Amino acid sequence: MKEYNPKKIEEKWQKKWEKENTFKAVDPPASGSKKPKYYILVEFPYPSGDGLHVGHPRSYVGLDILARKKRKEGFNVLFPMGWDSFGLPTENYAIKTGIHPVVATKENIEVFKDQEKKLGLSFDWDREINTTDPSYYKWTQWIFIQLFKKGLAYKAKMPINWCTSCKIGLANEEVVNDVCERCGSKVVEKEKEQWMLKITEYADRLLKDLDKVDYPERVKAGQKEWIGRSEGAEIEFKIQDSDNSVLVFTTRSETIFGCTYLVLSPGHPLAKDVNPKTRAINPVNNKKIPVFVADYVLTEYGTGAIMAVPGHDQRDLDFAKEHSLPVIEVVKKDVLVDSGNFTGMKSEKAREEIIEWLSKKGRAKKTINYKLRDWIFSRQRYWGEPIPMVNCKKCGWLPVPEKDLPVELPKIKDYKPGKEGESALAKAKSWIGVDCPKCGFRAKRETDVMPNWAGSNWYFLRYCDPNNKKKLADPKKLEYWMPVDWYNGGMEHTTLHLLYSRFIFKFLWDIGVIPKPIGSEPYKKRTSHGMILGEGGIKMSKSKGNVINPNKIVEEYGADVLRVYEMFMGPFEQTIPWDVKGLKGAQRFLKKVWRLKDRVGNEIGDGRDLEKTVHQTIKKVTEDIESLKFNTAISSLMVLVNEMEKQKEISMNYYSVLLILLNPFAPHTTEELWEELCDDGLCWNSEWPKYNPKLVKEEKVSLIIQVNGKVRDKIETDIGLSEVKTKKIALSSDKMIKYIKGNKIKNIIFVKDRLINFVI
Ligand code: ANZ
Ligand code: ZN
Repeated sequence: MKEYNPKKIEEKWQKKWEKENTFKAVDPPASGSKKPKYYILVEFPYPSGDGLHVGHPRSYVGLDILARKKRKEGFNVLFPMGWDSFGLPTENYAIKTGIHPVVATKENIEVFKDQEKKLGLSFDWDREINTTDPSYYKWTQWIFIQLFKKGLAYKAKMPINWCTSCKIGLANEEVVNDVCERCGSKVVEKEKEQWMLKITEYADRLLKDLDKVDYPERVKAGQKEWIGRSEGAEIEFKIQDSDNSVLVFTTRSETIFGCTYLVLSPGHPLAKDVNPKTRAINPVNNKKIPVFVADYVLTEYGTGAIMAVPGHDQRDLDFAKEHSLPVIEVVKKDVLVDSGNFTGMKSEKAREEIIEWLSKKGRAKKTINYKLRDWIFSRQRYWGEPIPMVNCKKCGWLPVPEKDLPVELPKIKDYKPGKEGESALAKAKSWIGVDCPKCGFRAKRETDVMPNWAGSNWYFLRYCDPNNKKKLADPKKLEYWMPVDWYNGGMEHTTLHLLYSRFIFKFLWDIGVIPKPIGSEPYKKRTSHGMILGEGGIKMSKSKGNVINPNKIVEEYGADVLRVYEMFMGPFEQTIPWDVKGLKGAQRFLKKVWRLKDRVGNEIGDGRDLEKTVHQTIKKVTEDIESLKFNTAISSLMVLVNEMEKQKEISMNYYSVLLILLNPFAPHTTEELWEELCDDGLCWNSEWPKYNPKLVKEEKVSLIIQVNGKVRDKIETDIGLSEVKTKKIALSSDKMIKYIKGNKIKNIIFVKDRLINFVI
């Protein structure tokens, strides 16, 4: 081919890959595969009616590059894709249009899949999964039953967050600033019987095991914050002239001498008995203090009551000022004052000792509190997994027998929730009636369905064995593929999706579904990509009309250009606006690579400069892909291409190195060039090149010179200089002569090729 014609090339290779199942991940054969496995996971998308967004390819292409490189390095790579397809948008679309969610989902998936295939992503499509497929959600329901059997799923009347527009109960995390995260409508409280999952039982392990995984610090911090472990004590305050007493939770026991009143939350059992004369007795000094009820104290946290210390807590101070209550300071510069026998003691020590003293009198005990709550697992909607439970008047709640799974969603016509907010399934009368699995009398099915999270909690396990009819997945296959080596997804999913799926994984590990040697953490490593904004830095949205359709870009420029552009636009984890100029730049780059083929000859006549650049590029691209620095990897490829342009003739050897390095980024273009120029094989499975360490060494380094730790000068030196030589050069600079003059050098700190520090 003379001209670069991406459309033709891309169609040709995509067809071939599909026909030959090129990127199939091979399960370990009975004899055992010699290739080490590598499991790369990207968050599976929700196939909405809008089709793929340009933000999706950023994650998919990035990790596709990693997958393609790992294959070349000899790994047996698992890189799968599927559909997280239960959920509200499809249901709301069904309510509006009357098109059944099953039909709409199928159509949306077809669009998404076609779009992804046109990007040249190397997914193993044989392992495609779909959370709305009964053969998949059978296992989502099965997991629920196991949780129920272990006492980790229970029904409770809960005040839930009730979205007045979606008419569903929302989890706390779906309520943002008192409005519904999905629709922005007002959220009110409503009491409802709900299925709950006891994630709180796993709080400590979810926290501790963060030490075992490679997540970005801020992601770990997000997990920790959500779990919200806090160590403190419960202290008992007797109520004067009464048999009642109030337990408070505090993390600052050492401030108790400064406690000037108590506050109960409005939901506290004693709240209704509180009057202006109610007095509590401070157990450390027997002082009588007033008791208030105020909503800055939460009912659901700790004991629902606090000892107020306005001298050291801002919220208490605000309240104290408003009600003219005394403010006493009891800690100054970390040491207790006005605190009886504890005066003069360090606050940290006093914290322990006061608890101990009160414990001996039976008035306090150490406690740990968590912010984490049990997880509301019921939704009163249609388009979700039916909760596989049956309620019998005589026998109570029983799980559906496992042989009867899946409990399929009945195909009803009216998906709207009932007026009281019950699920549309409550209207499917013939579906609800069922024989009690225990006594055989007529009983009723649960009509609530599971939340969105249910299907995505465990999907990465099913990829290991997507068609298993007998088990969630064959333990041998799990043992081979798990844990996930690298998981990339959106920053917005780093808290809850990670927490929930880690919980479910630990549970499955506990009950032996996951083989023990894998360990109890599902993901070894987690990274996040940044969002892509519209041009000018505003969020892409339909209403602003600035949504970019990736297919249009592929039509106009080709998938390889889009891929290179999205990887070159900026650091992978950063949010970045779309920019057509950048797209054109990526196109120019690939055209250059294409034109270079005309200069490829059999001569080995490259200059030494090119040899060096080739090896430096290998090093840079190799390392940068591993740290998701795709933009700088592409920069170095651009440098190499520019160097090659200066040569009259390029050796086949070097040109093929360029093609292999560029292949993960622009798989179609490079494969076509490979076919035209190289003798045998294919580019995608050609071995990743190695560099010669001697050739990549920089000869000069920039060395920092400090005096007493302050940077005073920077000089260029040869690489690898000894301390003695470095000292000599450093001290001969004019600047240094000035600084050192008349001083005695007491000590020298030397870091080779980096820094020399004179202590004077
Ligand atoms: C006395 C005190 C003095 C407190 C001081 C703080 C500072 P974390 O770290 O979040 O666990 N508290 C306890 N239960 C509460 C509730 N149900 N609603 C609102 N606030 C509550 O915070 C623990 C601290 O938050 C506790 O320690 C308590 O106030 C307050 F200088 O006790 B502290
Ligand atoms: Zn029964």
